[in-house]
Amino acid sequence: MTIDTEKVAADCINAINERIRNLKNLNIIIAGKTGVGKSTLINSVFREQLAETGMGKPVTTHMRKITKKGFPLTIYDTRGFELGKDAQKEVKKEVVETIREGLAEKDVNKAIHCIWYCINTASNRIEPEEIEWLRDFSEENRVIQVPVIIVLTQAFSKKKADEMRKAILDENLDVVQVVSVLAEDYEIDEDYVVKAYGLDLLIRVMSESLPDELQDTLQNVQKASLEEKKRHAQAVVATATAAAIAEGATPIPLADCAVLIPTQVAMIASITALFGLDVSKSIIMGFISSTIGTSGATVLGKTVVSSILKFVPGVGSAAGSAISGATAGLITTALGETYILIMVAVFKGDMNMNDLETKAGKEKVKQLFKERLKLGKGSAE
Ligand SMILES: Nc1nc2c(ncn2[C@@H]2O[C@H](COP(=O)(O)OP(=O)(O)OP(=O)(O)O)[C@@H](O)[C@H]2O)c(=O)[nH]1
Ligand SMILES: [Mg+2]
Repeated sequence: MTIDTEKVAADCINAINERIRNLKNLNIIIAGKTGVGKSTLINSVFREQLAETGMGKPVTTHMRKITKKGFPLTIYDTRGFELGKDAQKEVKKEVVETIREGLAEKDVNKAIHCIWYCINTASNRIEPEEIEWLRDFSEENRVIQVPVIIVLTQAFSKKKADEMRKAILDENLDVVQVVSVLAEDYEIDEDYVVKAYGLDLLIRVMSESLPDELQDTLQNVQKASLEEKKRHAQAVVATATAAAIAEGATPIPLADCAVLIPTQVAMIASITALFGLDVSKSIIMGFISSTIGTSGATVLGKTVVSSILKFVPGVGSAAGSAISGATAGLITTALGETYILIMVAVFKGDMNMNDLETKAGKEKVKQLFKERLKLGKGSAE
């Protein structure tokens, strides 16, 4: 039994492209005074450099819309908070109108999904008019119901950020969460640098406040939390494994185990979309041939399957020629977790995606896959 590596890889690439094309567009309004660190935040959280100076197209007097072709994220950057009460009122009106217009479209791609209201921690104090703005906005928000996250930016003093956070929470505003962040390392002096922090929490809070249909998009566009990417990818593997177990429940002759391939192709596509990494067909071919593919004739074939079957309760050696549900599940888990390990390594920069095409790289992947098969259940650490 051999798997047509070329065809499976082509299927994977098609599935990945379709998956990415079908991601819903995430729309965020980022509000706050000039200089609080909105652009710095945007560039630290999302994987494309979106907020370069001069970017964005004015859509209302106080809002600019930032998009990038093929990237499923739109950011509305507000300005004018520092210009006094009248300007702030206008900003509020424009924000509410933009949200209403989005809702009227009755299309998830057009709705505003979240507001980040940024307050600079370094400014030392919360202006009463900012609290007032949030309170007024909450009134309107009873109807339009967009989750508001208060982001305390430039929070290099955690103590100060904590004090501010408490003071804001005491105001009992209608906000999802108050999150302190330092988007970029902050150099106090040559010997003392405060490391960036808090962006992972922001992503988590954001994920909790978004509907299901936007979860994949959030993971695709964000680069601030590898943990969240992994968590979502592991859920994909669990779902695919359950499907493979069901499909394999009626023993499938080994020669037919290709019927499982669509489940695994879909799994690879979903994981790739969550990581937002560029993979080519030759890379996928390298991955498949190191796991379930041509060399997988041995992996899936006599040697490994018979040795796996020994570990799987209820499958005797008599069933040596059939792939059981449990085995299908095991292979799917091992495949998914190996792929996650690769994505994580590439994301961290510990590995180059092209390594998958080298002999050493393939050997490594094969090793990882086999380990995972033997473990029965592995964990993608
Ligand atoms: N080290 C460090 N500097 C920051 C951080 N956030 C903002 N800054 C600095 O603060 C200044 C203002 O940041 P921006 O991100 O441009 O602020 P903004 O809110 O986009 O300002 P406007 O576009 O004028 O409204 C820049 O010099 C940033 O480098 C941070 O997390 N760490
Ligand atoms: Mg800016």
